[in-house]
Amino acid sequence: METNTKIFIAGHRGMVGSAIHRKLLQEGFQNLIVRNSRELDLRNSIEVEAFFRAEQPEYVFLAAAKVGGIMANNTYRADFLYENLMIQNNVIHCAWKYGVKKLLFLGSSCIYPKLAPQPLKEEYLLTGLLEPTNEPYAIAKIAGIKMCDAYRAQYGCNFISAMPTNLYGPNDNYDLEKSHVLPALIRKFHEAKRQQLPEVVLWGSGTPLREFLHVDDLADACFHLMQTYNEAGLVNVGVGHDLSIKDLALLIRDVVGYQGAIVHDLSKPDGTPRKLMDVAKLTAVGWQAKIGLEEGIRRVYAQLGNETWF
Ligand code: GFB
Repeated sequence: METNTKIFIAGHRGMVGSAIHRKLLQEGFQNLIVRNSRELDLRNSIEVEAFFRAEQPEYVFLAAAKVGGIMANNTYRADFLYENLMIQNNVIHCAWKYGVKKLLFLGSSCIYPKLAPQPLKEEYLLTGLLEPTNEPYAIAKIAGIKMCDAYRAQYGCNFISAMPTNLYGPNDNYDLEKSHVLPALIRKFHEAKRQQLPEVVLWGSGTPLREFLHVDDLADACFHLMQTYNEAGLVNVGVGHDLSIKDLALLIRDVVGYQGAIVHDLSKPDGTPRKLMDVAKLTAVGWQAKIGLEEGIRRVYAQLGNETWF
């Protein structure tokens, strides 16, 4: 990619897309194409085709997706399957049809079987049953990986797939029903501190293990993969170590400076017991995460001034 290369960032208002947008601007790229969802509905094949015909992007970062935490995935099962399939089908197909030189598709660590050996190696894909709470989302993301590989095999397209672990960072979703655990806990501890509440409620047992990657690290990894990686299959993007949800809660409680208790709502699901990425493949192509979890949480907490609930 040259700094005048025409690059489409699909989903540039989301947490991942906005981080990729910032990264490309920092690197001096000047020919970035972005559309918000009112200007271009990526679920609509007619609109997507008209956009590709008119703009003819050379590179595509496919970061547009319907995403959410464990309850959102479990509640809006049809929407997660339908919307994600439509977005990725339209964008990947048009990327082939209009001669895109390279496309990077973003998935998620939930594509791996619920009880796969840990850490998760790329070859464990499709070796077992999925975690039920996010099966529709995972099925859509697996279809996206297979689409990239199928267009590569049949048509020679250079379409690659990156699978990030659980993410956090600027432009995250803080809606307590729909968000992921890390932003939800920042908000819960902050509100409990401000309102001097005696306790904060954690969903589930607190024992599931999760790995967390700052989205600026992910954007850096995507930029690196776009320049260096040209093969079929998927590449994990993670930090290579994890912690329990309870330990995450204790860390966030410290960062926020809340002194109260933590209690559990066992009516809420735990989800997958563990999903730690094996990052050997990514390390072998010369990339590793730089932002530590505590530093990342401090950075995020310091930047929340514009959130209405803050
Ligand atoms: O981040 P999270 O919603 O999603 O939840 P997953 C992770 C763990 O944190 C679960 C617990 O065990 C939750 O029960 N948890 C504790 C909480 N308190 C809370 C809370 O207040 N809010 C939330 N949201 N969780 C998602 C998948 O799985 O991860 C997606 O559903 C996607 O498909 C995404 O892969 C990265 O890590 O369980």
